[in-house]
Amino acid sequence: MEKLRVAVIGTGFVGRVHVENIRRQTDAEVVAIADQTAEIAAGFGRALGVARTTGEYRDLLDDPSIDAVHICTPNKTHFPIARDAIEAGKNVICEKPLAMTAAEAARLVELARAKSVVHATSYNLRFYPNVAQMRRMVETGQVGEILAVQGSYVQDWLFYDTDYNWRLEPEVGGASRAMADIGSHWCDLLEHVTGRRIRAVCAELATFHPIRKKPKKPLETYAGKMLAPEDYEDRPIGTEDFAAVLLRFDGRARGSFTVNQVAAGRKNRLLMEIYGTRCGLTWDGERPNELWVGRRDGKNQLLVKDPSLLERGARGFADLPGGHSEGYADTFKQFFRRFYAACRDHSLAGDLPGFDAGLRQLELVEAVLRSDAEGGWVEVD
Ligand code: SOE
Repeated sequence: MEKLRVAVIGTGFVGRVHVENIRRQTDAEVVAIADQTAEIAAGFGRALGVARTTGEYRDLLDDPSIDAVHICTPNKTHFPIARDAIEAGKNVICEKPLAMTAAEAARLVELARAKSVVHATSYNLRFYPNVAQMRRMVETGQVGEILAVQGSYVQDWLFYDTDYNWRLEPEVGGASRAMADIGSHWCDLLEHVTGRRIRAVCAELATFHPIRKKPKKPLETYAGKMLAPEDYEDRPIGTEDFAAVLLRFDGRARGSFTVNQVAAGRKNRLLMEIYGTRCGLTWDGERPNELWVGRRDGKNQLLVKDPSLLERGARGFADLPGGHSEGYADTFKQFFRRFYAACRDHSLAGDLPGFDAGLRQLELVEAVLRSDAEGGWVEVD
């Protein structure tokens, strides 16, 4: 079988994650890298051992031998690059948020369907074995009717007013930050696991650092603790550090979650709790190999990831035996495996978070922003 030839556009921390996990596939290879300048692309190519690099991504789209592109650039460029890639007939994985607005995302969904390319938004958290397990438990009725969901996604990499990144700037990252960046992961996971759709939201946002100190030179995500006062300039911040959101579903189910990017000590913690009429489930993204199952009339359980103990349908998300942890990078390996299988057989594309998943999250993000601005419940669909 000939390997699928893949180009990665964008060389930040997640670009590296993509390259490394494409390389873990047996049927795909990274053949080229692009970034906004030839120098940046070449530096990354040297570090990761990719010979072909360019400062002009369109050169790669013009190359008929390239089957797929991964878009790992800052948010504002997602739409134009994805549009150009689809028009060139490439299969596309795009980092989240899929675009700057739901309207842009809707255009990408339409275009991808019209051109029959395989498309996916990088909601990688779906591919943890215990997340697949939770989904199977809900599907098979083991959780019962879902009554309440709650949780959070919290980080501390933007804790100080000297922490800075392009995500803080609405013209590059979009009108929403914490919600679009990490809240969208939480909502995607919730809807994926429960099969329930959020029908309405009531939200309050907060920006704890209305002014931040912007370094005079660009910094990569999660970097930048080593600068001196003279290295900064003040910049007003309009995007949210924090959001608290109430959720309504059809029927009895209700829920809430918070997101916070200034939560001291929480490096990158997603917490999801689902309470049904039969049992409760809790999953903590910083301890992804454990799943808590709570019961009123029996012993609570802590399921430690072990393929032999996972439901059928969840087992295929674990490659290693029990006691051998699988983590963040492995979710991309599992995700890309399914993406490349779908590139060969389009009937498998249903297993992926398509561009429709990216659109869905932007609709939710926009509803949250509107709810905060107007001060009340906003319907989503
Ligand atoms: C930055 O907040 C970020 O890297 C997100 O963009 C990712 O999607 C999440 O995995 C971790 O945090």
